[in-house]
Amino acid sequence: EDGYALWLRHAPLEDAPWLDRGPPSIYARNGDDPTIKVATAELERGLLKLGGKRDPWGVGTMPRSLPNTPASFELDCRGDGKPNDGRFRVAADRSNKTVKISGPGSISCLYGVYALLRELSQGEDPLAVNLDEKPAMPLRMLNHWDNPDGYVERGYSGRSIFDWWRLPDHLDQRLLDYASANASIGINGTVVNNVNASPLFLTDRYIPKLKRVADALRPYGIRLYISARFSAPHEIGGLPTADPLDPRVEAWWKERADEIYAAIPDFGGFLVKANSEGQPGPQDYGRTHADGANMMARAIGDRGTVIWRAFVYSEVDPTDRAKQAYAEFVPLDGKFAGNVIVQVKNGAIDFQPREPFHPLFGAMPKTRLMLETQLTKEYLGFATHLVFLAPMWEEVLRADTGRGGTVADVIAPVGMAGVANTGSDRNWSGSHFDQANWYAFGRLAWDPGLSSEAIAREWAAQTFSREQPFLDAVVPLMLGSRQAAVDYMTPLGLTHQMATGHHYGPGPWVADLARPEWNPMYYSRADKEGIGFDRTASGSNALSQYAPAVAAQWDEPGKTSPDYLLWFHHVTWDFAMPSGKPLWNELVGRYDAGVARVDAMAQTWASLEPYVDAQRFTDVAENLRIQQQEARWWRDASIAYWQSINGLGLPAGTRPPEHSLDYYRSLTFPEAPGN
Ligand code: BDP
Repeated sequence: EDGYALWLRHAPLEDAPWLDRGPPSIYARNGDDPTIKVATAELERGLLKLGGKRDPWGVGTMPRSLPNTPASFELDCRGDGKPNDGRFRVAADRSNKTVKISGPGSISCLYGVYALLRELSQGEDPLAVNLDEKPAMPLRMLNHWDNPDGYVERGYSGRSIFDWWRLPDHLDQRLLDYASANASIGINGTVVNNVNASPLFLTDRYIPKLKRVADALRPYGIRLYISARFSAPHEIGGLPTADPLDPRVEAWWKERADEIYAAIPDFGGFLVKANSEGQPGPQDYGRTHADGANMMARAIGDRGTVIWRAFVYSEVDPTDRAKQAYAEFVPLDGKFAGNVIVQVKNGAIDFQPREPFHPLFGAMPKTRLMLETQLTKEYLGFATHLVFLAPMWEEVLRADTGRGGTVADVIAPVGMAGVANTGSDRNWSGSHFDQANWYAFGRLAWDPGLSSEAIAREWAAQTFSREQPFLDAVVPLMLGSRQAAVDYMTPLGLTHQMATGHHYGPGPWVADLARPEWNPMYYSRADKEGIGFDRTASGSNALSQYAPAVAAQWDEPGKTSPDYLLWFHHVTWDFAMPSGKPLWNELVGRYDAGVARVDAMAQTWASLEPYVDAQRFTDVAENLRIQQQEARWWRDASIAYWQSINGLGLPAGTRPPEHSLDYYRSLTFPEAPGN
């Protein structure tokens, strides 16, 4: 077992009398529909694997349409006028021992099959399955940060799965397996290239390549999008400018869109990173984000969507990077075209281990807002550290914006994007447990009401073992892993303490980078007296960007949850925490708690050896050993640095850092991915 099968392993069921009666038959209406074909094949494949050990099933092909078999499955998804949005029903009829999967379009049957297999894989009796579901939001998409040469920005799982070099002539089987994995969790869109976009994707040469990929994804209900480089009309179009208000520029985009749509009629649209981190954008021509987005939206027309990212921070006003997206975008509320979506990261800085929800959610009622999350763990220990992200996303989705609903409510009419963690590694995600983040993203985009615990349980049962003792141990391990990372990396609301460039280990001392807001010191504001970023009225007043009721819970250090204390406040080292301890002692205690939790995770995993195949068991155990060492590294380097600033001794009984601060500062990692 190398992890390639993901959560679609469908390990043989030991105790399933319904399978002992022989392979069930599958009847499908609309059998020629490409999606129904996939659905049927997936069901057949899943059932065969679930029945794997049974004689005389063997590995042969399952006979179809055997009359009078004890159990059969019926797929009945004919367009009935309702939108083909994936809603489905799975209902068993005990009297004639049939399970019927139905819905208003072929995607319903595909999603219904995967949902049924998910239940069966967890040991459910098919005649007890009764599901009636519809997606909470229309757009559930992955964003790949993949370059044409196969390099994946912030990718920790090998090379890109998109082989532009050999496309369109060769399509890798992996792409179909990728489509199946995505469809199994309801993902219905994919942006195949990096937001730091190469204009190549807009050239004629790439259209057949994109078409081949789009054709492969289509039966799985997945639409293809590309990231578009704003300056392309100038760079590859031969125009003297990319000014969005120049009619030649709009005509160029329209012509490009026409070409793409001629090849890919269901092309999703363009994702754009503009005027951010050196990327070109409308501001280069004195125009606004809305001018830029609307021009491209006109070029696409009602055929697709322009997804415009709100991840911006300018060099001009470095007083508080957390304030900038709100400052730039809120004045544009109501100015974006109907087929523009503004995509907002979960927090106002950048995919940190913990951030309060982005203040833009709820603040642009006349704009279609979508949530952007990051599956690849750029700031959370890459693929080496075991960190299950569902609790983080659950925290954001459930946050009350104070402006008429939670973040999940705000994005429900639009959707959710996840920066993908997939690559060419055999296990797809760089580690077995990072598959859970891909899985959890899809499940939460389908239903943000699902609990992290339910998601962890169903993932672990399908991926590793459905045995109760295993699940009872591994689920809490997963659920606690995110808080562990917060504690050993950036406890109590600290943020962006990672080393420069690769963002892997600790670098709290970094203070000499060209732009102030690139420095960890900018975020910690640590000095002899205290630590933390004052974002109240006495400081940057970023707090005022939240609805008053929300801001009120964070406006005084004494009222603020310790989770966000140093995010919103600069407090003295002896500030009294709710625990009764002074801040400094609490901070040290948090680092220790993070380390201890990772130790406990490793111990728990060691006890699970009987339930897991040898290869995957060892892979995980080895990563956990690295994580144990690196949690200590984070703790020791951070504590050594804070001590150099505050001059304080360690609370009684605390282990001193293993090495000197100079030692930690001297470490360099030229081989780290993402440098
Ligand atoms: C940051 C990454 C950078 C991305 C950027 C973005 O470090 O590689 O290009 O976000 O989201 O987190 O555009």
